[in-house]
Amino acid sequence: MSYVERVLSELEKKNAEQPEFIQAVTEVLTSIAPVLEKHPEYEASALLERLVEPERQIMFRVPWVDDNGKVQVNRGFRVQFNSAIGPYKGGLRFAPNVYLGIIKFLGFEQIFKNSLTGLPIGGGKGGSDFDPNGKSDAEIMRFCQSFMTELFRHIGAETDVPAGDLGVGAKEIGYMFGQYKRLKNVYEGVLTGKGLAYGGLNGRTEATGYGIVFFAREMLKHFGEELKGKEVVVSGFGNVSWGTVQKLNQLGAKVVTISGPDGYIYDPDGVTAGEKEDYLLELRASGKNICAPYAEKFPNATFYPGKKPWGVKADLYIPCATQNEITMKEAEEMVANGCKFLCEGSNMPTTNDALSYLQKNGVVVGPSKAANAGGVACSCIEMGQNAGHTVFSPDQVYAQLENIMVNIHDSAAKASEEYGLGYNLLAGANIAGFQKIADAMMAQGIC
Ligand code: 2IT
Repeated sequence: MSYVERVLSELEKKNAEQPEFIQAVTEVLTSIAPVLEKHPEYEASALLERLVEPERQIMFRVPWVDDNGKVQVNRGFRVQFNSAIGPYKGGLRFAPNVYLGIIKFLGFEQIFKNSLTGLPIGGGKGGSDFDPNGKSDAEIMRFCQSFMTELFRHIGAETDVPAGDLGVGAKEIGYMFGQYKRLKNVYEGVLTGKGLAYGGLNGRTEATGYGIVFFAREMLKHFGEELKGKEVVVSGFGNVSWGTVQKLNQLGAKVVTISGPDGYIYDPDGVTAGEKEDYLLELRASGKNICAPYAEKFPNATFYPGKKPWGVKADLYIPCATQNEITMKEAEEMVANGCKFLCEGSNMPTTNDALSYLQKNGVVVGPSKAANAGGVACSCIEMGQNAGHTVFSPDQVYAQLENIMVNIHDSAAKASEEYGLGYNLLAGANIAGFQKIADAMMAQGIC
């Protein structure tokens, strides 16, 4: 049994109830095998065994009172996964399907994503099984305050800096920031994705989506192609989709779909700049988590209930909804339609069997931990802005973001090339992200 096989088999035994976590670890470890062969000292110091075990996992009760005066109890999580290269950094996800396995998969991915940005941030993730959809503002505020009443003692600007993820936007961050400040009596950049009036970063809201499109642009460029005139299938309609659609429109591409848990929208005229782009924000703010109303508002568009958009023919596919939205079935549809480029916007949108199938069939894949790293990269810039008691302009942020995305693409491509794997961004991103973490962990001794 190879070192990787041994670690994976142990991992599966210990975490049998956490399939998403096993999936994320398997994807990374299988692709870094060539690096491990080159560095036998990693096995000798149990580097992988340490890497797959979070440094600290916090689970807590979140009691709150709903608008009817009924007491509700949710479960809160913060997994502080790896601090080898900086304070723990990563979002908070509020969604009913959140459990430890989801937070651990996201936290594990975050280690490598944050490493790829080239910035000094470790990996962490948190959240709750609280469902913000359909809740009143007052309920969301009470929940966020209760959540922070426990979380505050575990985080800090130099310790662990949470941000948003699914179900957590500027509103929730604001409520949590206010509660942190009351409890700690410290005004510090403990959360990112804040509002502009209290330390937030110009451009952070659109950063993830813009970064994804810059990454896709670099992928296409490698093959002598450009985004201009391309048809793009996008899934989701939240913050990440919104930024992605906006930048695609700016660069002359045409977005023909968006989607929600209720189905997908096909818009033959494109989800164009202006009214249509803005409507995504309205859909999000409605708190209903459905995209169907888009087709009522823009009657040229069609709503396909209960369906995913992956069967629609396009030049480029950008999933921006949630994990595992592309399985073998969708991968087969995409290949049959002649799909050439898949750039992952959401975290781990593709199952491992679908990923291998797509790659075997010549689809170029931009992996999420590289392609969507622009969000957390700008979060780190927000931390720097807060620590320096200053404010950066949108142009300063956009310029850094674009530079960071090009660097991530190039370092993934270079790592893949170095190990004789050709242009394999999936393996290259894992290798480049891992190498920095491994160097830092080796230098810091057994800890
Ligand atoms: O998945 C992600 O990278 C995020 N949700 C953003 C994390 C962050 O700390 O900005």
